[in-house]
Amino acid sequence: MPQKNTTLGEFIIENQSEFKYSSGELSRLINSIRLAAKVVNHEVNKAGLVDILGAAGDTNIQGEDQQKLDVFANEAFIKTLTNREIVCGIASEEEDDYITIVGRNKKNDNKYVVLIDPLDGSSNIDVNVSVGTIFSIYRRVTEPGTPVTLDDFLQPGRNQVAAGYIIYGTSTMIVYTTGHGVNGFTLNPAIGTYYLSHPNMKFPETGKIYSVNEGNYVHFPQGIKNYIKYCQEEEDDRPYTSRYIGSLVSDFHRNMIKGGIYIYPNTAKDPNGKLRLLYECNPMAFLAEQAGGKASDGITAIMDIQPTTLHQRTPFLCGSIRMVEKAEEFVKEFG
Ligand code: AHM
Ligand code: MG
Repeated sequence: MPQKNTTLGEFIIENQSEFKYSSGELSRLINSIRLAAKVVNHEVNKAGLVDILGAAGDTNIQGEDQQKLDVFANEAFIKTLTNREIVCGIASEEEDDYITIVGRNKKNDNKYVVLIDPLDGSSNIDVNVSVGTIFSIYRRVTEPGTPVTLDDFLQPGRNQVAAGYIIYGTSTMIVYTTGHGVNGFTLNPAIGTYYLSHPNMKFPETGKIYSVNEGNYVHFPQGIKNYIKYCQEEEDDRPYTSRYIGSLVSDFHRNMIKGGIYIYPNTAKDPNGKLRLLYECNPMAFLAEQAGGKASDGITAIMDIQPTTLHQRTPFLCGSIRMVEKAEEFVKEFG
């Protein structure tokens, strides 16, 4: 059991042997994400000063152009990963197509691709609510040394070698898995070091929180409508509490600690739901399963879905195992 005061740097070195493909490459990659997260954290924390420093699109008093935070975060992660020649390709929510990374010597032998949502929940920034970064890492399937192809990115979530998120909240945390449980590290901003604060995180088997945008209720499929009614009934340990931040990372993080279910279903308007399979749902599903929870589209486990496009969407039910199973029963029965 790792010590609580272990730093993330120490933890990565100590646990390197657990990586499926033992090489320093994945450690260096996680290190780069840790670094980019600090840069983004610094910028996110300044966001409240926007009225003083100038809004996105303006030029600030130092003559610097102000960027939207999601654009800033996207560039910070891409630059860090590209400059360090640590991956062979990146796909991002902010980019239409994947990015091929060609090394300085025109040859890139790196084996990993990263898929990332650089700043999820960014509509919450203006109102000082927590946002996050979500990342997912795969071994490429094509030959190292050749340019990456779409096939390297369109892998089912089961193939992930690591995944995680950074939450820019009341404190900043990195929570990640390499397939050996889930560990959470909290940033001490005074010295810029992440410490292991949440070793071996686990979803409680069941919980009392359901998180869904109930404003869309009329558009939900019947199974989800009935499950929500079930959550609200006065019976056994119900009614449950409704908590919805509208920031996936924050809703997931709270539910993992307290026990709960997050739901973003398909609707009449959005037949595949809203959330993206590759860089939102798959990494969360990997974390959920590693933490004893469950993630599905109502029928199929999220990580078993074979992706066909980079930005494809999927309905998403995720959280404490008993709650997800119950919601699935409703989907099966009522559609
Ligand atoms: P984004 O990638 O545009 O930020 O959208 C993803 C976010 C999730 O973080 C959040 O759970 C969901 O969208 C909220 O959507 P809604 O406002 O429709 O409830
Ligand atoms: Mg997003």
